[in-house]
Amino acid sequence: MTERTIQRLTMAQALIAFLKNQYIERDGQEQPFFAGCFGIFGHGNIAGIGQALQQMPEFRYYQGRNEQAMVHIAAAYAKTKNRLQTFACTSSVGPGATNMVTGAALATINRLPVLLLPGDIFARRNVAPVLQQLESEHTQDISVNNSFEPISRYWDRITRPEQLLTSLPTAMRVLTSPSETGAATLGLPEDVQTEAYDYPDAFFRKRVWHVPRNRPDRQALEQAASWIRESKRPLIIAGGGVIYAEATELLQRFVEQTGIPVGETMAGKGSLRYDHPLSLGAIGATGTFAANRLAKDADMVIGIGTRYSDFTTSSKTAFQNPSVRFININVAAFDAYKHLALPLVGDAKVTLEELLDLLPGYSVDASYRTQAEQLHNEWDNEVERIYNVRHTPLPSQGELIGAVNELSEPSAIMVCAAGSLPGDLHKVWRARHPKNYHLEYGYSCMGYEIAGGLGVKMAAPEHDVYVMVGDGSYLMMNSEIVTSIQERYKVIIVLLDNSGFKSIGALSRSLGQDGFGTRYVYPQQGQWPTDAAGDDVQTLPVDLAANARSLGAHVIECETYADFVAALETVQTIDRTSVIYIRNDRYQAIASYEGWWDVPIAEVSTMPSVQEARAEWVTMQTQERDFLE
Ligand SMILES: Cc1ncc(C[n+]2csc(CCOP(=O)(O)OP(=O)(O)O)c2C)c(N)n1
Ligand SMILES: [Mg+2]
Repeated sequence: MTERTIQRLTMAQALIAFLKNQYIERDGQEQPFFAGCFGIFGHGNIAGIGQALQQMPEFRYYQGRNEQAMVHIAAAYAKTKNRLQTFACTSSVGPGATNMVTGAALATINRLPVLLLPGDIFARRNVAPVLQQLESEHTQDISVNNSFEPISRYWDRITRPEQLLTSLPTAMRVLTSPSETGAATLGLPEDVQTEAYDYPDAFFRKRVWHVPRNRPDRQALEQAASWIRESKRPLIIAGGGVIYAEATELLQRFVEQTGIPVGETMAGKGSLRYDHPLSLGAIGATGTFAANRLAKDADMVIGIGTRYSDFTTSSKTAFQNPSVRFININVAAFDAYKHLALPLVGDAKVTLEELLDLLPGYSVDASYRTQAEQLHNEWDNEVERIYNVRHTPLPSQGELIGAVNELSEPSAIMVCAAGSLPGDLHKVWRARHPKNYHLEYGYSCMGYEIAGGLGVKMAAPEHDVYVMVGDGSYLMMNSEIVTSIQERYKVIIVLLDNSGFKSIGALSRSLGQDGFGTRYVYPQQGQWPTDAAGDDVQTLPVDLAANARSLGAHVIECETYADFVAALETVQTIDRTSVIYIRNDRYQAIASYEGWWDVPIAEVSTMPSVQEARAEWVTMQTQERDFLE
């Protein structure tokens, strides 16, 4: 028997000592799983986790400005690293903890690993209610941290120091699992964080978590190959899983051998280069006519690493061929079975490899390939047209996107999340490599953009990072400009000001509601001016450029397209986070190209415009399909 050696550490010290020894390995490449810990201290974590981080500076501490933003940084970092690395995030008890709730939901929805360590109320309870404690009359075994339960893939509360011994390995299994990953949350009672325990030495040994490339069931694979051979109009939908699995080269090989064209989801854009002849670009509600036309008549849809969000399926109206069938390649059985598909539960790369081996000599009909290539070309011309609109007096968003695309290094990474930008970018951004297009569109969370951009830059410091953000998202969270200055990571922020919510304004108009509540203007006689008020409104005295300057950013203000082009060049010479500020037109929009999004409309209304919109909606809604055959 070997002697059990121990280390007497506080729970918080043991936690950090454990985290710094966790490694991950895929395809023989090994790296530490955590890049460090973001945190904002308060009484709920300063003496526990704070002390531990201070004592172990080799596990780097980063100061955030807002707990939600810290989690966004971690999620963006993890997305950039294909989920092979992330940050831990520590908060105080109460509001610091609940600020992380939005970040947790975002991470879990996007299937991105983040480890959240909110402080929690005293386990010993005698001094309750402590500052910031939510009291419950029916139980003492609850705190605000229970609100993380439904949005975490693993949730626990560490009420005794030795519970770490079983909780942390479970959290690591979830975080490093491609099919289960998301937020892992450990509530850390502030007293327990500081309590010492004799931890076994073995707990702190280097541990390497292997990420498997699971292979699908052989019978299902053979069935898939025969279905593909039978199909006349197959279409691939490439989702985020293609990129996370590093299966993009294999996808290209698969496409070239079989001639099957590809539409891309928000997370999957970049799977196939924009200029590949069989790339149809974006699919779904914000898709291109190229992808949406082929989707409509497809008899076989091969979904790879997609969770089929309503944007991808045009709210289940995208596939109208009565005999359409689905084959889904996904690490998660949950996603693989969607649309009652033939499920290929496995890693995208090895599954595509094995499937391709079963398809020797198979190729789509030449006429179908030609149709796809023609649509590709027509779409490329449409993008060119949009890039060359020169709208005055205020430029259009499409031409500004074009300028960023064309004047950024091809190796750059563009980051966005909410507003009218994601739809426009999904359509017209020309993705030149798998990481060129970073959209957080699982949660489409306003406020992700700047924090996310910092996370991307930290993960890929050798790449230029362009954050494209609207005035609404900017106002919601711009705080991490300060963190980017503090940590000397240069992020280029392109701030498009259209005095309000262009996206929801357009949505509101499409619902017959005339832009209600979406402009940044003063109320008039207690009423909200809608779009009908035109310029007859009093605008708000907000100066976003001055705001950015006050946070330490270098700011370049532009008025015209020419100013904007010049700014994109100047910004290359600036050594710190910069903001290119420009106003753009609220009404000049990129069209919808045969996609649809189900947003329900009031069934009864005193507004005729709403009644009209409702009638149109009813027609579209009947096209939603169940895929039960
Ligand atoms: C946190 C959050 N709140 C609300 C929304 C709903 N929403 C989506 S886009 C949008 C407006 C965004 O405004 P802005 O950033 O200026 O972009 P624009 O629409 O003007 O392009 C709103 C309110 C959201 N996505 N996220
Ligand atoms: Mg706006």
